Amino acid sequence: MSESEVIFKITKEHLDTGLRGFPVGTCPNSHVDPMTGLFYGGYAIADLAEKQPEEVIYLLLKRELPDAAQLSTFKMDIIANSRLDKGVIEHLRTLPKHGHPMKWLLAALNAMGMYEGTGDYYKDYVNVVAQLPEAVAAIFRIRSGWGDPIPSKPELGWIENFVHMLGAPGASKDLTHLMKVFAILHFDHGGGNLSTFVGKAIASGHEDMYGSLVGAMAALAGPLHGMANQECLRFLKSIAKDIKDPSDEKAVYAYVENLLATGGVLFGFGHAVLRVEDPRATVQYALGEQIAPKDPLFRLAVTLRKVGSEILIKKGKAADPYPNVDAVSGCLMQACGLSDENYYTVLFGLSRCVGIAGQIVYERKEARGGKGIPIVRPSYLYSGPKR
Ligand code: AMX
Repeated sequence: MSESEVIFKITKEHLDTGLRGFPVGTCPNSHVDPMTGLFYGGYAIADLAEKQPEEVIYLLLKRELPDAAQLSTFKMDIIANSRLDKGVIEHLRTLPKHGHPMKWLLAALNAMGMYEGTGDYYKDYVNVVAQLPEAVAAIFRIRSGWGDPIPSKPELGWIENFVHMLGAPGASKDLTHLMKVFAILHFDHGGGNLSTFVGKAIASGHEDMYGSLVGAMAALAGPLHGMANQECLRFLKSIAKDIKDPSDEKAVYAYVENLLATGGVLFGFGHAVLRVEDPRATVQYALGEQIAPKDPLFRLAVTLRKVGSEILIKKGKAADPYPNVDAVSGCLMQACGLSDENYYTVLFGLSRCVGIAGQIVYERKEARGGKGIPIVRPSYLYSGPKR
């Protein structure tokens, strides 16, 4: 492509549409293709889902999978920087329990910035990646009243240590496996999703890593963005109240037809970019057959996978009539012992901060030959009164 080639022509119809699909930059870390789904550094997400999270974190930062020596050095770097300042935990203890866990995540990141921020995007990247599992585990334990935070053992591994620090009552033996796959599937999602774009825009004004991630996570907290995952589980639970046999396709079909006829939304279906079943959903359906094959809510999600798509295709309105990443994650979390859906967006945030922080490192330290992307400043056409 030559530098002056027109790649997107903006017309009046494009205004006030939320920048939907406008190319505004380049992103080497990850991308989403409407037909083939999500890729990290050129690798399809389905081929990465069972790797070690640290390998995939490295891939997103360096755009290459690490060899054994590189992985070992990277893990040691994370372990060496994993101590969270006690002041962050003390700050969390002062927060109101009725505040949503995402508000707690914003508070934790803000406090981490004040205690740990160095002002260097790369050093702060390493610190955030290394310390966020401890902060998120402390959010669960303090806010849920599970007890004092459990001391970190970073040598266990990034997710293994997180699950150890969670100490979730009723956690099943499969929680670590589920959380590893969940983390990898949610690390990154191209350059233009709302939270990533917001985080990079804030960093373009040279706000530090922590402040940029606070803004990014506030964006993720919206119900149209990251918080959709908690709504999807509530949706499955509400269907389960009315339908006794989760494999009864006829009953589920009638339920969904009625729901859509009365203006309802089929949660867990549809996507702004994808036009096929989200490969992240495909991975989770397969994982569910391994770790929760008899779980009634998982069985209901499997019935919906077929029936929901059939009905949305028949209606012909949804551009993507297929399951998205949120269709199954909640019922798997619940089957593995994490039953309070209010925390699901925080788990998404723990993972997505890794990808956003990696993209911020790229935009601030590598893009444009190391000069960085200039401050973000789109234009709005004046549409007010003329004097
Ligand atoms: N159930 C019912 N109707 C749906 C639908 C669904 N799952 N998905 C799309 N539609 C409807 C839209 O409401 C719209 O109707 P309208 O023309 O009357 O306004 C029409 O189909 C066209 O919409 P679209 O272009 O296909 O979708 P979009 O890009 O505007 O929105 C999304 C995408 C995900 C918000 C939408 O599909 C939706 O609301 N899905 C259900 C909620 C959900 O699962 N959210 C999680 C998204 C995953 C994620 O990104 N975290």
